[in-house]
Amino acid sequence: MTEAVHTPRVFSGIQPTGNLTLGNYLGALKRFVEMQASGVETIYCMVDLHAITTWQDPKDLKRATRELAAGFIAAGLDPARSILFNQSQVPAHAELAWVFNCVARMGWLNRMTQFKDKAGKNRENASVGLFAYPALMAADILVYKATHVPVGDDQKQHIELTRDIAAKFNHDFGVEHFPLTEGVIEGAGMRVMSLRDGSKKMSKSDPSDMSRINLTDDADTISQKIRKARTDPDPLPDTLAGLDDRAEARNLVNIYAALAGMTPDQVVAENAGAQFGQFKPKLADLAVAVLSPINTEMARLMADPGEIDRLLGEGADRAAAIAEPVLEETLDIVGMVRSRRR
Ligand code: AQP
Repeated sequence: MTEAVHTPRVFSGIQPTGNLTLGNYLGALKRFVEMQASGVETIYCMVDLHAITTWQDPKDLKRATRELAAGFIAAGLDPARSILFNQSQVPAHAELAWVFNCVARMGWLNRMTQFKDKAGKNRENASVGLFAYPALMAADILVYKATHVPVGDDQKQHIELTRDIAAKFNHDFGVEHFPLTEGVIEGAGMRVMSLRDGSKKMSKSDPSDMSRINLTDDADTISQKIRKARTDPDPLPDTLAGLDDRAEARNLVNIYAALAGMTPDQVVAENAGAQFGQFKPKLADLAVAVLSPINTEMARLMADPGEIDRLLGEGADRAAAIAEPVLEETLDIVGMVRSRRR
């Protein structure tokens, strides 16, 4: 069977759990904005249904959803050009996820490293939702027949699973309904690591606030966190290969590169021989220059939550107009009698 040609369309999402980090910004948001400028239809979602796979205080979840929407817009996403909405407002995601729960195999989900990491030793006590999370993520993407998904490196396995689900659905029903979506995982910001431990990714849920830069941090806090970031006593080497066994140093070079729009090689060439006492203030100045305007704009937008809700509502209507026909067609393929006119 030849693969059907699907119109290019970009989808991605971020969980409204706590503060947005520099990792979310460089691995996801900044690239969402670049893709918005590419002329392809872009759909970006605050994935609140994913957030509740672990316990969320309801008040905090509402605030985090609006704050994430403010972060999207402050970073450069334009609600008139991209579709911005929160996932729970478009029920087609959850409905398609059920179909995919019946397509995905237990063995596939058992191999998901994110579940293993997040459930930890307490697997028996993890929610069923946390285990089934990747099937919902596949539904988020495929309910728009999205062809490209900009994500950080940690999501690679979930994108592969999305392709497996699409391929199995297409095969089982003898259709070419869903595209085989590509992850867009490229650039120095793909894997931003903790400022305290170069072997762990920078994460919103790390208990140490010093391990990450939040988009809500003010200039002094950003500078202080970078000054205190763990490094080693050696100066920056002449070539990138010289950072191979220096995870923390490599991380700061990567962050600099992603913020400056340079390659890590260029950063090393420009700073060869510099001590971290010189490099860190330079990095701090750059981070403040990029992040401060976002921080200020987020605060301005958060002062009017009613306007954020209005924009999200409009986005949800536009998203539903694409998702509902795809869901209807899917249910028809599966054999559900479509007895109601929708
Ligand atoms: N450290 C990171 N480096 C690069 N990209 C990252 N992303 C997250 N952390 C990094 C990317 O951000 C997008 C949204 O991620 P998510 O909201 O689904 O949550 P996550 O991946 O689980 O992010 P966190 O910060 O680690 O949240 P918690 O702590 O709640 O689990 C994705 O594209 C992701 O790749």
